[in-house]
Amino acid sequence: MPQNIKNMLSLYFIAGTQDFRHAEGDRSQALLDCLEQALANGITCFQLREKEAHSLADAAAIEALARACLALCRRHRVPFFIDDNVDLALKIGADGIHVGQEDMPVEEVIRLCGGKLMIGLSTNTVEQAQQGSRYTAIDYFGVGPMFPTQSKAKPNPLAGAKRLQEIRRAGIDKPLVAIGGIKPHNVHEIYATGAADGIAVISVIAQSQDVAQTIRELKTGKPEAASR
Ligand code: TZP
Ligand code: MG
Repeated sequence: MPQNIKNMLSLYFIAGTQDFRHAEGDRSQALLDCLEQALANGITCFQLREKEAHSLADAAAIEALARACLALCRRHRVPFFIDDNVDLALKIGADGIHVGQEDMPVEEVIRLCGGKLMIGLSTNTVEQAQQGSRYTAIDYFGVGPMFPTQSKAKPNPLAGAKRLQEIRRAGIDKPLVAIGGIKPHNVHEIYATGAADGIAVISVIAQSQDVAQTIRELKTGKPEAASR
């Protein structure tokens, strides 16, 4: 699946079953229902991030969920990433793998996945982005958290929109996707930096009562206040 990475990062939805604790009934099905709506309404990338407390423990259940997500993403021609599970990503033929600083070392990820999967790396500092820039096999950096987030038990220190600019000013030219606490009311701060190629969100879509509206708001940078 050849990709323009910058376009792909425009509106990147990330989720796992732990992000559907609010849903009644089967959380895997709730995730798939939400993903289907998000795909139909214009997300440009999806990452299955089965992590944190309350995520699925059973490998077969995770694989089944990943395959179902992949099928939905394929139908909408949207790239499908898996967070921090190289074996699963290779096994099911995902489009990409995303890893953080504390996951499998990126050299190892590149050794196993280079040339086969797109590779994303989470960064929190200019130094981490500089380190990651040494590897041409890394396709993009996640940068965050931009704002406080409830979706990660132990978030890194706030990076903020300023960090995006610092990373760009340090001469790093890889595609950047901003993440962490991004909502319709604050997304303009990210767009205003001109430094991000896109935004990545979990809760604002996973918990949305109206996914189509939320996606419109994220894209335009304007909450549709009248309809709330
Ligand atoms: N990495 C940095 S912040 C974050 C991750 C996975 C969570 C983003 O979730 P939300 O709900 O959009 O704040
Ligand atoms: Mg990670």
